[in-house]
Amino acid sequence: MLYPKESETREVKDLSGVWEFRTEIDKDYILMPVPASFNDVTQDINLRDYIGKVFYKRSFFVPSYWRDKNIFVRIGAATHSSEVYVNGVLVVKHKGGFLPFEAEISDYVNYGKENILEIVLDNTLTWDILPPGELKTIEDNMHPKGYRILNYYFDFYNYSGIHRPVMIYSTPKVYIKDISIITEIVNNFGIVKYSIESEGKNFHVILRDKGEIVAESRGKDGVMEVRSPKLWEPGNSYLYNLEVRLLEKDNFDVYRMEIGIRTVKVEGKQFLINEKPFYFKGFGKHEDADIRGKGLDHVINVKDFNLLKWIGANSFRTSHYPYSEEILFLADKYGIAVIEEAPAVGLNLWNRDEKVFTKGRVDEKTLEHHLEVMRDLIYRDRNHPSVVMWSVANEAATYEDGAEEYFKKVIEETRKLDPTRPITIVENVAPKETKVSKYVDVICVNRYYSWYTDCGDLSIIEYQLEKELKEWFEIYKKPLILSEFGADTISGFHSDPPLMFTEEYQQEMIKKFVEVLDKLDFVVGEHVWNFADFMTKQHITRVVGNRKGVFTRNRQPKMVAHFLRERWNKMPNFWKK
Ligand code: GCB
Repeated sequence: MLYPKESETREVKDLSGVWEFRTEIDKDYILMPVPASFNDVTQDINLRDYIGKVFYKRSFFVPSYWRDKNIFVRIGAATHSSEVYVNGVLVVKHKGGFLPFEAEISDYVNYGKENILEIVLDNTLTWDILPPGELKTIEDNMHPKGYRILNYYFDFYNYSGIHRPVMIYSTPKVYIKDISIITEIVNNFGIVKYSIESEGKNFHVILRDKGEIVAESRGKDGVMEVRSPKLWEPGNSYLYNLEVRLLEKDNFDVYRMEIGIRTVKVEGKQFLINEKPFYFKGFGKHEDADIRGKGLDHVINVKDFNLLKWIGANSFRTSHYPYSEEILFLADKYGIAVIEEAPAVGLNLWNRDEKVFTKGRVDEKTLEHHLEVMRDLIYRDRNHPSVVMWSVANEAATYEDGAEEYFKKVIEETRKLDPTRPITIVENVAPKETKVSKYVDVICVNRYYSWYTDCGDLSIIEYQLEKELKEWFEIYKKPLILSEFGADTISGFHSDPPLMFTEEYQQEMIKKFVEVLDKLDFVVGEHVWNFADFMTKQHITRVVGNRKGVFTRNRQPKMVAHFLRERWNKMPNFWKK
C-alpha cells in the first residue's frame, strides 16, 4: 500500500487539525485534535477511561476539476474498529488500530462543494482483534449492577482515537496502485527488482542518485543494476530516488519514493546486513507521549531519533504494534534498523491453568485476523530498507499446543509474503517450554532477572542469564537478541548501594546484563526495555505508568543513559566477536 504523496499527477489533502467529537453517550460535540488519543486531552476522567463508540466529524472540500480523478480517503490508523462515512454513506469498515485503511470515494463526494466526513470508532477489545482484550461485567455484591471493565493482558494504556493522519487524495483514473522493491548485491552491483501493480501497461522506471540517473527500466516488472552502489546501512544510511511513470495515451501518473540498497540474512550465529555481522544496540519503544497519547507527533518522533543517535543506538523494535509510516520514513533516513512487530501482544492470561489458544479466545477468528494483519503490514512496509525483521508476536502463551499450530501458520504465511526478511517471535517462557521458537530465524527473549524474580538481588543476574541464554543456543542453534531487560526507575531516586527503583539500580542492573551478553558469541543484540517511560493501565505495580525508560516520558536522560551512551558509542555496529 503506497503512502499518499503529491506529484504532478496526484494531490493530497491532509485533514489533520481540530475536528468535532462526541462519545456515544454525549449529545453535544466537543473539539478534538486529529491525530491524537482523545484520552488525555480534556479534564474529564470519564472520557479518559471511556470504553465504547466515539464519533469524529469534519468537512472537506473537493474541487470541481477532481471530477476526472479517483478520490480516496485514507486513515493512517484509528483504534480499534472503524466505520468511515462520506456524506452519510458508509465507505469502509476496518478492524485493527495500528495499520492504515482506505476507500475510493469518487462516487460519494460532491464536486466543487463541501463534504462531510464522519469516522465512528469503537475502542473495545475482543478476542478476535489484535491486540486482544475482553469486556467483563462484574457480578458480585461489591459492585453496582452492570459494572464493566475492559481486561487486556498487555502493559500499555489502551489509548484511543484517530492516531495517524486522515488524508483525502486524488490519482488519475488509471494509476500506480502499488510498487514492491527487492534489492540484492551481486559482486559490485546493486540489483533493484521492482514490480508494479496497476491496470496500466506502459511504465518507465528511473532510479536517481541525487538527481543523476543511475538506472532505468521499462515494464511492469523489471530489474535494474547500479554499479558500485552506495549501500543503506544502520549508522550509514543512503537512499536513492525511484520514479515510476505510467504513460498512456490520455493517462499519465507519477509516483516517487526513496529506496535503499541492502541485504539481510541470518547465517549460523550471525545476523548479516550487507553480508556483515550486525549487532542490535537499542530499545523496545512505544508510541507514547504525554497529552497526545499515541497520536502521531513529528516533534516527539524527530527528538526520539536524535536521542537514538546521541546514545549510540542503531536499532529498535516496534514493540508491541506497527508504528506509523512517518516513523519508518525517519528510520530509513536516520539509518536505524527496525524489528517490526505485529500488534499481537497479550495473547496470554498469565495463568497456566487457563488456556489462551482455545475456542472463544485466541481461535480461528483471531488467526484469520492475524494473517490479514501480517499481509497488510508487509504490504505497507516491505519497501523500507530500515525494516530488517518481522516479529509475529510478543510474549504469547507459546507453551500451549494450540500456540504451535497457530504460529506455524502465521510464520509460514509471513515467509510466503516476504521471503527476504528473517522472522522472530519474542518469548518470555523457558527455552524448553516454547513450541514456537523452532520455526523462527532469530530467538528473541525478554528477561527481568533481579526485578520480577529475586527482587533487588543484582548478584543473581550473571548466574541466571548466562545459564539460560546458553540453553537457548544449545537447543535452537540460532542467533539470539535479548529483546527486553530493565528496571522501573523513578527519575531522581538515588541510593548507594543501589536499591530497586533508583537510578543507580537501573544502571547496575543493565551493566550486569550486558557483561553477560559480551561473553556469548551467539548474542546478536541488546534492546533495553524501554526507550522512555510510558503510560499503562493503573495498577499497584505501576507508578503513573511503566518507569523502565532510559529516558523519562519527557525525553530527559536518566543516569543509565550516560552509561549506555559510552558503551554503545564505543561499540561498532558491525562486528565479529
Ligand atoms: C514485558 C513486556 C512489556 C512490559 C515489560 C515490563 O515482558 O513485553 O510489554 O512492559 O515486560 O515492564 O513488565
